[in-house]
Parts: sequence; C-alpha cells; structure tokens
Amino acid sequence: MRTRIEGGAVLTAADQVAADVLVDGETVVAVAAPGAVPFEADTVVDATGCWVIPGGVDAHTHMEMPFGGTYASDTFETGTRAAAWGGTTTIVDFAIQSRGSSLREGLDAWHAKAEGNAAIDYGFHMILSDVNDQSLKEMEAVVGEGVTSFKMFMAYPGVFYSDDGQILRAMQRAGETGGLTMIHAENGIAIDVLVEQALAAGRTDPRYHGEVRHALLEAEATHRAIALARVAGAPLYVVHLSATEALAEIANAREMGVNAFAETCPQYLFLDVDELARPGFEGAKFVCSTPLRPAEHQANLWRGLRSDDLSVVSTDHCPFCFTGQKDLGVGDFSKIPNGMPGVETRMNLLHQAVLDGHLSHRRWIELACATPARMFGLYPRKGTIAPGSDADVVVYDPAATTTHSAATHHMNVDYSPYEGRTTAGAVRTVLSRGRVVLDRGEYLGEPGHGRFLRREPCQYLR
Ligand code: DUC
Ligand code: ZN
Ligand code: ZN
Repeated sequence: MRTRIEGGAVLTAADQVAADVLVDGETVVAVAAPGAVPFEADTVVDATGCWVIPGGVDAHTHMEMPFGGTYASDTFETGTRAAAWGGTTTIVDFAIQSRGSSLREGLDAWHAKAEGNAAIDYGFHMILSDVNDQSLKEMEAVVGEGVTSFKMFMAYPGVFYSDDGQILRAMQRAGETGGLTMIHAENGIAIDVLVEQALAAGRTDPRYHGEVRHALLEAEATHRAIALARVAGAPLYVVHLSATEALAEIANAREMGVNAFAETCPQYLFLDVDELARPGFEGAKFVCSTPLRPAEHQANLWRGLRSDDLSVVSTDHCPFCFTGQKDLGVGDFSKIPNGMPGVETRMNLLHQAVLDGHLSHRRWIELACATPARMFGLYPRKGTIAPGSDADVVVYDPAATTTHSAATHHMNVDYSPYEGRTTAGAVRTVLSRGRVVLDRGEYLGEPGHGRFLRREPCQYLR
C-alpha cells in the first residue's frame, strides 16, 4: 500500500516546508518537493491548505487506571480511538505495580489491557508503588523489555506513595539500568494533614481540593526530588508541573546543569482554580492532581514552555464520569477520583496557543510530538516526518475550527472541561503506521491496529 500526501506544508520541530510525503507500507519513504518524485500511489491524500504534521505523542495517559475505588473511564479501546480523533498517534500509558505485587504482574496486566484493543501505537512507563529488594531487582528486566521509565509518587500516602529512601534507592537503580525516573511531586504527607483539617472544619466542597494541595507543597517536593536525583546521580522528569514555584526549582536545577526535565498539561495552561469553585458539585469535574492553579501561574508556564524549562506537554488523561464516579466525593472532596480527560483535545488546544502568540508553530510540534518521542526513546520512529519514520501523519486544517463538547467528543466520559469552547484548527486526516484511521470526520481505525512500542532509554542523555 503506497500513499502520497500532497499539496500541504510539512511542519516538524525542525522545518516548515511545502512538500509531498511519500509513504510505502507503514513507513515514510520520502519528503519531497511538490511533484518532484514520481510515485505511483494507491491512495492520494489531498493536504492543500493544510499542515502535514507528525502524529501527536502523548507521554502521559492512564487508561483504566484504578483510583479511589473506581477506574478511569477510558479503556485502551475507547481512549486510543479518541486519541486518533484528536491527532495523537502514540500514547505512553502507566502500567501499575500494586502494593504487594511484582513489576512483572503489573506489566503483564497492562499488556493484557492493551493488546488487541489499541487503535494506535502505545508504550508503557512503570509505576513503582512498592519499592523493595525484589522490585529493585526487576527494574533491569523491565528496561530490557522497552519500558524505560519509572514513576514514583511523593503524594497519596498509603496508596501509590514512596518515601524518600525508596525514591533514592529506585533512582540509583534507574540510573544504573538506563531508566528515567518520573516523579509526581507533591508533599502528600503534609497535604493529608491539611485535608484532615479542612474536613474537620466542614470544608468539604471541591474547591478545597485546590487549597489543600498548596503550590508550596508542589515546589517543596520538586526541590526534594531534584536533590534526591542529584544524590543518586540520575536524571529526573517531573510530571504535570503546575505551579510557578515548582517551575523555578526546575529552572534553577537546569541552570546548574542538572538533568532535570519537566512537563505540564493543557489543563494548567487553559483552566484555573476558579473552575473548582463552580456552583453545586460542578467543580469536581476539574479535580486533578497536581491541582489547577490561580490564573497568574499560566503566564509563567507559557514562558517555561518557550525557554525549555518545560519541555513536554502531555495530558495526564485520567477521565472519570461526573455522574457515577466524581460523585463518590459528594460531601468529601478528598474522595473525588483525581483526574481529567484530555487525550483528544491536546493537539487542538496547543494549536490555539500558537494563534494566541504563546508558541511558534515549530514549538507546537516540538512540545507535542518530537520532544516526548526523544524523551522516551521513540525518536525518529515517532515524533517527526522523515524517511524511515513510522507513517504517523496528521493533515491539520488551520482554517477549520473545533468546538469542544461532551456531545461530540470520543472520550468515554460524560463531560468536557472545555464545554462549548471553540479553538482554531481541526484534525482532518490521520495516518497510523501508513493506514488512514480518520478522514474528514469518518473513523476508519480498529482495535488491535495499535502495537506495543519497545522504547529505548531517554535520548537526551547520550
Ligand atoms: N493525578 C491525577 O489527577 N490523576 C491520576 C493520578 C495523578 O497523579
Ligand atoms: Zn501524578
Ligand atoms: Zn498521571
């Protein structure tokens, strides 16, 4: 099967050039001056007036994540289909080691969830919830299987939490095995004290979620994570950074030459803490951790994205339905399952950010495609359009618009955090490994097309 994508402007993190993209089978074979290379194609995709961009790489999703007595509402089948609708063709999801279980069991469980169900390609990170001699030993084999990053939580005592000693030991081991340590940086022990005090004082509404998860407790944990990584002599990637004070810690570490990286997510760029105070229980739709921050943090996050102190935008896609899931926390905000949907909306929101003057076109692709691919060992197979790359390509129409709504989105969740918002630009055609999976509003993909990606170690460290 040969495909020619013609008439568009190919936009990568490096270039912006009028060109045809020639695809043979699952692979890009040439990016050529328009019409310059005779290429008999079975399918011609017209990209006139459009950007031709690499498929999005979302390096932070939680399909079917167990949390607070329920599960994130997107499965690999529904979540990866929604990703394709939104122009994302690769996800890296978090396989979970539960307490008392091995890494092997956690990884096998995630393979079982994903295999045969994913519409686009996927990789895994491994969440360590039980750092002990056995799991530390297992890390090497896990890296050998292409799961080259490990997440630990400084938050959620009693659930996913690791203490500083466990984190240090795992960081040392990650350093030895070539793994990248990812940290959820919030001081969960201090947060739990504030939660208890808030509830005792009758402050039970969703908005108190934002108050108890103080920005300084994100900054303190970020500082501590950096110090532990320096002591371990290992690199660090801080997930879902949302606070100015935490960003300053990352900027300072990078200035000193520490291998510290960080991502933020669209919800911290486009939404603020006021959403948590919506009347009734509506604020629960916006409960995620780290929490949404006051609007004044946003300008600093945009600046961090331009200066590279923030190098990736991923989603932390972890949806819970408003009815039947978020309402577990009526009368006690601490029981609201933490997380928001986002895998379908990221590429469009970031395109809007280009038009709003926050980012350049190339930086859009760098943050959403190229850098996450490099950070997690997938480049240049993913994250760019070049001879030899997987033909994961999106034809993106900048003149169209997208209106975000639960009535029209494809994520398996009953609300949109951006309900009614219109952003400039729309995904028109999506190819995943050479196959057209979406074209002008028609879904052509299928569960099982997506394959597991064995990742290399982080490509910023060698
Ligand atoms: N934060 C969330 O909002 N959801 C899942 C886990 C996390 O760390
Ligand atoms: Zn987290
Ligand atoms: Zn997460």
